[in-house]
Amino acid sequence: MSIRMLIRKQLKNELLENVKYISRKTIKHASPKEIYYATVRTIRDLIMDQWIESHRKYEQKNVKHVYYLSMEFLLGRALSNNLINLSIDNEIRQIFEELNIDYNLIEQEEQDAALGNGGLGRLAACFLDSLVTLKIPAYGCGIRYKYGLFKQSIESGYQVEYPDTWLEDGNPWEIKRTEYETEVRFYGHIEMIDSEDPEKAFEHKGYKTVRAIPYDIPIIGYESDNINTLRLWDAEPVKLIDLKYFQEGKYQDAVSERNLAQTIVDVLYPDDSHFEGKELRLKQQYFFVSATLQEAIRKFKEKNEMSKLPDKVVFQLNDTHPSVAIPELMRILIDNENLNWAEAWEITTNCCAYTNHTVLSEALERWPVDLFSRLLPRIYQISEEINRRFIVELTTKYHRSQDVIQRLSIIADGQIKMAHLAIVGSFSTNGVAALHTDILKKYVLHDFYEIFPERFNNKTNGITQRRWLLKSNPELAKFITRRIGDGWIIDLAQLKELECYLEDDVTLEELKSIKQENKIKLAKYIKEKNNVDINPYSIFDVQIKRLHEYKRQLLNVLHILYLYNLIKENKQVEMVPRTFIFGAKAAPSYHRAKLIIKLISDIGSVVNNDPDVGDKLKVVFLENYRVSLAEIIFPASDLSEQISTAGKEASGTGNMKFMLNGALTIGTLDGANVEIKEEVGDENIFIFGNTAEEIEQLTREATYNPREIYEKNPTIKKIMDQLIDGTFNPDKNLFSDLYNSILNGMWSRPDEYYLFADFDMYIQAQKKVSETYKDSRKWAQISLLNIARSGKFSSDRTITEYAMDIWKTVPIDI
Ligand code: 26Q
Repeated sequence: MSIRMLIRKQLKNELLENVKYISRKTIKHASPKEIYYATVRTIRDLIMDQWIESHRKYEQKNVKHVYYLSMEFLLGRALSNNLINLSIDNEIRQIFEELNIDYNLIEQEEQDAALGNGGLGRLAACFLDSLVTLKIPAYGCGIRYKYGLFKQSIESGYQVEYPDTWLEDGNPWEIKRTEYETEVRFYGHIEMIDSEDPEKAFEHKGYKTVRAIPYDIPIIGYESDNINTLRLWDAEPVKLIDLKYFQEGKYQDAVSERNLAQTIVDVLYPDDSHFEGKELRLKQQYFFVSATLQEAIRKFKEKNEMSKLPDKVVFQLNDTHPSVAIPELMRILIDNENLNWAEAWEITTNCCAYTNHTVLSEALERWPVDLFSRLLPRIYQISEEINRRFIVELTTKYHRSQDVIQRLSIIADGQIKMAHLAIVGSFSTNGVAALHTDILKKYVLHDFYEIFPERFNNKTNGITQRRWLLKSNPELAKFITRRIGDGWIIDLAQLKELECYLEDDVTLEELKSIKQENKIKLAKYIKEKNNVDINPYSIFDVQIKRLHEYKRQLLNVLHILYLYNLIKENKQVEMVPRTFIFGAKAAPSYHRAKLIIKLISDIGSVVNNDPDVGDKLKVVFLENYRVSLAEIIFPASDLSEQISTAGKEASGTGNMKFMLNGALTIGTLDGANVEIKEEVGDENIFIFGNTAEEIEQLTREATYNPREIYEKNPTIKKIMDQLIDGTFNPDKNLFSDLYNSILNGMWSRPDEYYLFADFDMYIQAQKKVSETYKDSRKWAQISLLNIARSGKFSSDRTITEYAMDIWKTVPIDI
């Protein structure tokens, strides 16, 4: 018997046993969900030795570890991905065939792990996959939210949110590690104590305690024996009731610690690129950071002396959300490990590194001092001291003016600026695309760049090809492997070798038919979910990402209405048929974003049912956009909409997923689009619009006048008027906020995101798209070229750069 057959036989036996012992059933009587749970248990058992061995090796060799600290890990489903990475997907599929069970139904039983909002959270998930595949010892560290990102349902065109109960039936991947429990302290006050050393003269008293309990999830690499760990912290109360208070009749106080613990990990904040100073959010941040750091130091101390910490540990901060790590590490080193300030500061600033993900000022974290100091009195005190010393340095060492000092101060105007804390307290600050890093250096963080130029660096984002091609687009993956072998799975740059097929008609035809099949699958999904018949031969024009004004879903809408009006003005008009597909969640309190969803839905209702339109134009809003839905949409897309106002999108990563799946990009020179353009060349991407510099100038000079454009441009005027004349909803007032935000400005400048400034250029670029699509051979060539040139955008490349430039970590073979 071959080894593969043996593995299959053994796996099958264990699966049947697991079904029996978990569900008290034979597989014939088990539900798909029960079979799903038994399958995961089988896989978990299979990898357990390897998982243990990985950590034993890492520890035995006493190697440097990365701790990737993130409030978000947007993992999606794990089963199929893990099977592929373990190279047993074929075996499992065969086993299910033998049992007459549809594997796809089992796969779909897994709920997406949606512990993230969007780009930042998904980036963390791609990084985990690359880290383990590259054999880098690393922990992902975060929160085990009871409820992940809300489920979105579209009801009468409106977004309605429902809780995501992903843990309801338990998470079969995780293991509770009670033995690594730690305590995290909140509130209370600081007392002066008698001490020789003024730096150690403080004690935290009267605090409330929460127990932090870790749950470990295995992160399985592609054909590597390494298995890393994602450690998510749960909160439990120390005691259910405090008898001391209870017996005094103080019932509120008697349960306050329990209440604190029970709310901390309840729910992921659904805001994407918008800061709200909620106390519970700060509790979450400190909770998981403190637990992570305490545990990391405890483990480190088993083998090392404290001064060596930077040689063995690096904390990468995913945005400022975990930036309390800096004062928390200072606290541990000073209060628990008895180091003095200078020693502790040297260690801390050499252990922490910070990644910035946004330039939007409304997204920057600034905590009110009174809230911060009440919740975290010792952390606040340390932050004040960090700031005091920084300001002394600015004055004496850098000779900065009062003006500059005021701007750079970590604490000012009653607020703590977390980005400032993160830059001052770390050895590295990186942006996530070349343009983004340039903007940080030139504008947003310019003053800091002048003081610490050596700290600033760029790490252009990437995505994992294992999930976003190998797993989600198996036919395209096979097509590639047949031509260039399977080396691309761990070395995406090899896709370049596809370029020798650019003139090969057989290849181009096959590429077309793979896309066509994927489009037909998506069309079926849309028929099922939205009951809309779409033309599978139309251009699938797709914008999938969080809903935000700066991402300009409204610019896409303006183009749709432009086309709609063309048809209405001349029913015989020649047009390359298009299907516009949207997927987006709006933050529940972001009313304007939710109104844009309603507008897109209502436009769909009118356009899709207008007999004049036929199948020239369809508009579809897919509800509950999430990782597992994205895996169906990217492979079926022709056109990738990346149309943010230049300078606003730090990188984008969806743009890379489209490219890898052979979609062509229409986009502004923003984020990583700039680098995509550099890779494919001007002729193979549809770039339009004002550059970041030009937008900056328009803003600085304040000469931009959208009202004037509206008055002078009848095409724009007509579209805008349709928003408020009942064309798409009998309630003429419904969309007036959108109309006004563009033409009159409400609490901000009119057309803040420069829709009209880019409108004409966008329409021209879209015309070019349609012209190009008519030549299907040409389109397939550009598509193939985009795939071939997407190698740079692997997260393997990104992680290799982090490891070499920032972390100084090396691969460890198990
Ligand atoms: C902060 C404080 C309080 C509540 C919420 C938040 C919060 C939460 C999430 C602030 C920002 C985020 C998410 C930001 C984000 O996803 N940024 C994206 O990061 C991607 C990965 O680098 C980039 O590709 C995107 O361009 C960027 O928008």
